[in-house]
Amino acid sequence: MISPAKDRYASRTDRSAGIVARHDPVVYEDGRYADALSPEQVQAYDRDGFLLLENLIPQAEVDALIAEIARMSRDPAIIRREECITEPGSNAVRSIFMVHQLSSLISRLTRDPRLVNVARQILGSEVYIHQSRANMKPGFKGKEFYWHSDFETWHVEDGMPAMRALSCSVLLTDNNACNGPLMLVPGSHRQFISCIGETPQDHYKHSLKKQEYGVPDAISLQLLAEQGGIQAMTGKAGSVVFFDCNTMHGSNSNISPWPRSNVFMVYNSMENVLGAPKYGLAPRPEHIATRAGVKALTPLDALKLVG
Ligand code: 6CS
Ligand code: FE
Repeated sequence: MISPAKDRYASRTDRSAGIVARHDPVVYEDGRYADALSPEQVQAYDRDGFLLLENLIPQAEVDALIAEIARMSRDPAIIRREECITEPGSNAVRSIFMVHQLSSLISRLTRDPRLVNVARQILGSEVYIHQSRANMKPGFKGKEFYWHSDFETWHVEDGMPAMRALSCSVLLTDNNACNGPLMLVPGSHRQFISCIGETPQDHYKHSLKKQEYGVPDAISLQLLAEQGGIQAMTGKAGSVVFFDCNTMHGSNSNISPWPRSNVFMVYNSMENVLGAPKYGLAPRPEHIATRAGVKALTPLDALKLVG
């Protein structure tokens, strides 16, 4: 087990908060491993820590995905599973995890060349799904996801060694200024915020509803926001946001009547498979962090997802 002193991304120890420079590349193999993105797009991702591709998935394919997610969120057999997380204070479905295993349509989505080849290009290797989830953020009831770095959680609680993973968020509904769009801090991916507070056992049972550990302190957040600003990722359904595992992000509660539903797929490099969680924590369940099912994804030939 690596001691906190030797862990370059130590967090949630007895130390106070801190900011650590990123040691890892953002784009691996100079972006030459695959050719899904143009050099300008790769450069923008490297600079900002995210990239929005507007209207990438046609509406007919989005409609099929929405129908699939709606079917799953109404299926009692799925609702009672541990993969299904409800909103704090209501029975509204907040997230369904491991959707790539629960749905063959989403499984195909993970291998869609328009998506997986972007991940292979940025991560400079073959990739697998570390985690997938559908976030519903229903109208009126969808609560916030407070500011956090995914990598901080995946490094401490899942033993992810390096910053060589990214999230791909497929917008299933229009994400507008009013329904709690994903907010990202440009440039924040280059600084690791070490968080205060020791992680309780089985933290995920609470954090997926409302995260209270691995939450950056206000001073560090203010510094990142003053350096890079905050960008709301608004876009039409069918748009796709790729963001680095360490890009600071969050989203507000949705008090509009309109759902803000997205499917998130986390691509991790085959060179970055999980090790032991930090500080003696027990590994999180397979539906949150893939350990047993690590297998490089083969991109689909056909570009169409359905039919
Ligand atoms: O703990 C996790 O893995 C999840 N928590 C958040 C807030 N974002 C990443 C991931 O879905
Ligand atoms: Fe997150």
